[in-house]
Amino acid sequence: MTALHPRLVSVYDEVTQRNPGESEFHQAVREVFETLSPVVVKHPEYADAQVLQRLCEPERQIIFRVPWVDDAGRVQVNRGFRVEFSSVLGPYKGGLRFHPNVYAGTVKFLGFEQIFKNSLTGMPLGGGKGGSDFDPKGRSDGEVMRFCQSFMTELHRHIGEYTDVPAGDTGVGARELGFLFGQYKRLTNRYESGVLTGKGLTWGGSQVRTEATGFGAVYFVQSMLALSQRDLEGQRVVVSGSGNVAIHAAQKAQELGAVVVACSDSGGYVVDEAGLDIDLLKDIKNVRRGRMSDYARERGLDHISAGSVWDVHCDVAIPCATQNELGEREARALVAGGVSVVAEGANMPCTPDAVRVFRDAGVAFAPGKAANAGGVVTSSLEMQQNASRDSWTFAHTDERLRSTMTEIHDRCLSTADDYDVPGDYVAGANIAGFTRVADAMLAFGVI
Ligand code: NDP
Ligand code: 2IT
Repeated sequence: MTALHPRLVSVYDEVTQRNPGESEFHQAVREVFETLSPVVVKHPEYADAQVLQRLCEPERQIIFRVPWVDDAGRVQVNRGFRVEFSSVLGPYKGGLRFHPNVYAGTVKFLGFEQIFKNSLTGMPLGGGKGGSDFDPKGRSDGEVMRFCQSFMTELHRHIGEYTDVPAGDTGVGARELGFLFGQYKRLTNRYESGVLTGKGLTWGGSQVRTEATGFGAVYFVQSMLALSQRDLEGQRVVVSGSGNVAIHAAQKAQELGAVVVACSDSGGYVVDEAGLDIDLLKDIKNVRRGRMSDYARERGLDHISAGSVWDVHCDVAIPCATQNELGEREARALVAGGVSVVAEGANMPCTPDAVRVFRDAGVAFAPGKAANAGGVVTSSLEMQQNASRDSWTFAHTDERLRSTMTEIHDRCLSTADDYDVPGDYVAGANIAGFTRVADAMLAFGVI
């Protein structure tokens, strides 16, 4: 572990003591703090105003019961969360995650990351996150609908276009957002498009929002490669996961000439040397709600459940599944296989030990806060379109996404230069994200 600046040690200790058992939240805070020493030295006014203590304590945390009735007529009870972390730069903004392992520590790590990610985009967005320990896997559409309606019956009191604007994340896609928006509209009797992003194209959604996180991650990789006069043509790429982010990262990488040779789900992975069949993957995952084992069978390939997708050698790795999926062992395997660029499509998929392995090996590493910001960037574009009652073309929206990802890339590097850590995307993203929020907090006084 990198030592913390003395002014940050007591703040970090307080975070761990006040939030016991929330290891992912501790990890996300530590990762930001480890890069902030040069900021604390250059700007003692931030520490004097306790900006970090304040940022680590969410403005508001909502935990609620979500009762619903399953297809067998049994009452089920889940737990819902919305953590409204920071509204300094705009309404709380961040996704909802439905996954059985969601607990307060998951939502807090994601919400904390979101503050800096959203700030880094340069857009008027605060930071928040929510979700539930509900597992949509294996549930019928009717069960998912009843769950979403119950979830929104509580959540609707806390959100709004100027207050808090949720979107999708793991386990929350077009189907869930439809049920959530429908229930919000019914409860409030308002067609308030700006209350959720990721909406369907016929009811206020934006072109490219579905593709945005994966496409954006690949645009970020393009900028990383361009620094050494390379592009994606002919690069061997591996993604993990096979959900929204993974599929669209793979699609864009292949459109730009790469060969994406492997992807995974929690049951295992598939190596497809010819390059992933994106249409088949979309059909299996989005229409049939199937598994990578189905993809393997239909393509006549092996489905591998031992080891990890990171055992597959590649030039570019884009982890798009879940937090801490790529540890020291997997990082060493990637380095041995010749990886030169790693960009996080998921939130915090690489452990701190893995990041150290990449750094020591000279692998260019982009953190999720920067590389996966395309989702929230396009959510902000959706909010702009909703506010002006307009809708833009796919090409225009995609170009806005692409140019914003390039700006984020350049902002990371220029900030890293300003603070004498050249080439360090992690420090650049954290410092650029942090200082914009901190300056606004100083302007607002103690609130
Ligand atoms: P999805 O639910 O669409 O897909 C998640 C994928 O990851 C599934 O294929 C899932 O497999 C897989 N997965 C989950 N856990 C594991 C595991 N332990 N091992 C292997 N595979 C696993 O989610 P998204 O694609 O939307 O999100 C993926 C990541 O990207 C998350 O970290 C999310 O926070 C982040 N992200 C998402 C954004 C968005 O706009 N959607 C924006 C920015 C970041 P299985 O089906 O077996 O569970
Ligand atoms: O992690 C993320 O940035 C998201 N899940 C997207 C958030 C959003 O509000 O679009």
